[in-house]
Amino acid sequence: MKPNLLLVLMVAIATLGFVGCEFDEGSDGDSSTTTQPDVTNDESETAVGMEYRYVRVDDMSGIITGQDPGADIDAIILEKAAGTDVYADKIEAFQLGVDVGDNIDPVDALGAPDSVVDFKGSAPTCNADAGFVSLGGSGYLVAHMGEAIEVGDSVAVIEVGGCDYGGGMAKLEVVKVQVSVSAEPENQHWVALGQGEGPYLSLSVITLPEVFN
Ligand SMILES: [Ca+2]
Ligand SMILES: [Ca+2]
Repeated sequence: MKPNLLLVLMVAIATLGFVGCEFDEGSDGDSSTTTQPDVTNDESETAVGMEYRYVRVDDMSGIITGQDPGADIDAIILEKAAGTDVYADKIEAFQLGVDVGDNIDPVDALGAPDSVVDFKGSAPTCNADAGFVSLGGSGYLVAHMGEAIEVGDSVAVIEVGGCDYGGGMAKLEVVKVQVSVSAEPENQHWVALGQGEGPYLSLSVITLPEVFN
């Protein structure tokens, strides 16, 4: 048994050494022929600017009392120049001002408006009980949009304010809107589009600086 085992081991080691040798030769040959084209490809890819894909909405109202304190975000709409509406599809960052009320889940800002459905009408109505997130007077959220934000598009925030909820008009609360290539709330590349009140705040994208990796 023992001599046989030793023989098998020796054969195995010899085979491994041989294969290793061949592999080294092969990889040397590959790297010498492929290194140059790879470098050229990388350079041409970085020449394309990063996509603006993120919207940050800040609550500028300072309102910290009442049932749903602060700006009440129902939806964020990327109004493409071609005429299509694209919605926020993921929350990347979220911070409340004061943490009170029933409507503090940021996923309520995703998708199509469901609180102020007739936001483009002359007398919009709203559901003041559900379908939005209240930012608490000084909070913010960062959302990922379903398509890239480009010059010529508009970004609209649907905020539950200035609409009839059945018991009166919902309070107007100011929000600030910014877009960026990065979801990081404090990144260097936020571009302010403007600020204003609900229920339908649509801001044109006039200029977007190119940002490279
Ligand atoms: Ca509110
Ligand atoms: Ca909603």
